[in-house]
Amino acid sequence: MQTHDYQVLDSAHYLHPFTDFKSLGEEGSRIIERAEGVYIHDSDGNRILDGMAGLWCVNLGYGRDELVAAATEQMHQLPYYNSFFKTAHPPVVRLAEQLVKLAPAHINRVFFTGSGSEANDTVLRMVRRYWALKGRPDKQWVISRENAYHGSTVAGVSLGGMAPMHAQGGPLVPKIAHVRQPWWFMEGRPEGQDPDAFGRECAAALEAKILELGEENVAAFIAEPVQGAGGAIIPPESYWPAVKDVLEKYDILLVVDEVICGFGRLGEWFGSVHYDLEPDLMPIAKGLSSGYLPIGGVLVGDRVAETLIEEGGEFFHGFTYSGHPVCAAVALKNLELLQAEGVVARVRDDLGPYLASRWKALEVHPLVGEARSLGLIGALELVDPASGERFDASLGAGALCRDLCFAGGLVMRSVGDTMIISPPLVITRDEIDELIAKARRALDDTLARLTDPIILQQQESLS
Ligand code: PXG
Repeated sequence: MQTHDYQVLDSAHYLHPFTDFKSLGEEGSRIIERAEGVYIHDSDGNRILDGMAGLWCVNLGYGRDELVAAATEQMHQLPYYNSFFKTAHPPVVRLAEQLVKLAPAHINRVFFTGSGSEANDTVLRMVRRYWALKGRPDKQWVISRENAYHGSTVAGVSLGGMAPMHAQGGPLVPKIAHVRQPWWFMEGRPEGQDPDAFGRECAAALEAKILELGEENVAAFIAEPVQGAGGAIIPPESYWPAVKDVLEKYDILLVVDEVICGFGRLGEWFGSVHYDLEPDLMPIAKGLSSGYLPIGGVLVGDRVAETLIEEGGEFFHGFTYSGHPVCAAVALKNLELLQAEGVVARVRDDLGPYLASRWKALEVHPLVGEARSLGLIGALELVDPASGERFDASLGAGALCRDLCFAGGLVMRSVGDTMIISPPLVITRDEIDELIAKARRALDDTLARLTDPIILQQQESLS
């Protein structure tokens, strides 16, 4: 079959996630056939540097035979068995042990799920259950942040703060509120204010929301250490310490969503370690298996775990694939390889700082209003060079830049006019250089297109 044959079948039968079905049917999908290291290959023979590690998950890179072997062996040994009804199997038990060794000291338990969304559904049920067991059944509100992404199930969407998602398929789960996110660039970086003052303001907004809802009604605050899908938003240094203070003051659980930041992305095993947080619950997924098989979970701190265990009786919650043996075996091997190869420390000590210096240099490009990164996550804010402000949204600057990146052999994602990278953690310095060179070329091409009067005229007449 050729590319076109796949595209015809694809548009006839496959409803893609997060996709305008009709326009994709007209355009045709890019068909990815294979991958190795940090490169993916499409069905037209193009080799493309995957600056997104799939969807923020292929931390060890593609083509790792050890992960394939771990899956194959486990498939032969025990392809499936569940953990309901008082059973377990070796890979899931060993994975649980390994995870709590890597997690902060107060976390000693894990509940497995099939994905990050299911992990956040589990979180919602667990925090409300915890407070009910504590004799505080009114503590039900969960506070999240505007523009947060916590998944696509009904609880995931409700916890998330994405307005376009909220607008479809409602009503949402009740008693979830959202407060402003610490996105300094979007605030316009007002003159006279420094980012740390802004970070404290965002924490104060959380406190105000708690007081508005009544502290006796608030169960938990959920947030990512660095917001991923929302736009790779790295909070000011003052933000997390101030948030911690607020939560302690009112006895509210902290849920740190580690689905993207976990397993080395920020140069530590968990984003919570980077920011010195002590979460009560940590949803995980993605990098747990480097995306080779679907697996997620919730790391549960002692405070919540002991209450559920000692006072809870049966917790009526779980999935057919909770702790699936093959997924668990692959995750276990993935953690072993990340450790044996010193991947996480290399992100912290070498690759992260190297990327930071090369990435920051893109800020001199006329199209870039801000370049920021932490570990191996980075963002570029696109602005109109004439004004230094955002382009009119109808121009689709970010989507254009993303398409030009693809055409130039680089996957870089766009969230509005924010360009994002999150490459495999095994990327080399040379490959980072290649990523930067391709990004710069795409920025040049985007600028040329956006400022070419003939093209602009065509776009205007089309709209
Ligand atoms: N929490 C966070 C922080 C995530 O990034 C989820 C939960 C949900 O995980 P699952 O495994 O159910 O997808 C995610 C997922 C994007 C994009 O466009 C990001 C995610 C998923 C799909 C698209 O950046 N993150």
